[in-house]
Amino acid sequence: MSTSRRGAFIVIEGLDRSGKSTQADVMLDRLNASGISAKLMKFPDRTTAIGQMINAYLQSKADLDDHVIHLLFAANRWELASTITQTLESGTHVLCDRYSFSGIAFSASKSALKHKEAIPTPSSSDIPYTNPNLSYIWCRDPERGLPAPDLTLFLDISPEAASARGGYGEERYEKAEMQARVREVFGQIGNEMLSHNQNEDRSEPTKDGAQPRWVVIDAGNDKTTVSKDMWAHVEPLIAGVDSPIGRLWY
Ligand code: NYM
Ligand code: MG
Repeated sequence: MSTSRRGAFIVIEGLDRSGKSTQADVMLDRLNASGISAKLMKFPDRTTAIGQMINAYLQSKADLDDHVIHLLFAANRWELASTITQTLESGTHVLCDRYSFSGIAFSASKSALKHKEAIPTPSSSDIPYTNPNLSYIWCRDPERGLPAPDLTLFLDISPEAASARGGYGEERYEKAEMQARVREVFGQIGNEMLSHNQNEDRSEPTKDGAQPRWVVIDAGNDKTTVSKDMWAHVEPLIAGVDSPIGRLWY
């Protein structure tokens, strides 16, 4: 890529067992095989001190207040934000397995579960949900200002199809009811991202390859079809990106 271009920041999101990690590996191999420089990252990154606290929580070896675990997930991204930025600026693409969208979706849906409330349809972008704790906006705020993905591929799968893939594991959140809530919040995030694109007139690809930032991929298909569908959106970005790195929700 030319020296003025930076790497693309590509995020893969979805429910547990939607195939994110498998597809991230496939994409990394494909990029590397073509001699394209790309780095794979994953959130939570369980190797840092904060990541170890998150790991203990997910494995039910530690109990933490819902707000605290939410902020730790966000802090885990902030401690790696400069690595993301530097990698992109050095001309290397960053593929990321989960990001801020998982942070919002899991925490906001947990709150909805705890309060046994249906998630209401948002009536304004300021107050999307009425849950007193861990509202959508509260969950989103610690993510504001993080490096924004150039493209987010949301691997969409029904909780039923996901659990048919060998059942959920032993970690917290891996239950069908919770996953159904999480999928609803991901849908809300997708709508918000897409309307943001339209406001900025970014719903059509531009000449330098900029794309709609949130793309829904049918992850119920076979592995090869999913890879192919994802690649169609990644390919326009592999020559690099001209525009500066964005920041989330600014
Ligand atoms: N998770 C992941 C969150 O609740 N918040 C976050 O910010 C992130 C990145 O952690 N069930 C949840 C989603 C998963 C769990 O992720 C562990 P993984 O990809 O299975 O290691
Ligand atoms: Mg998992």
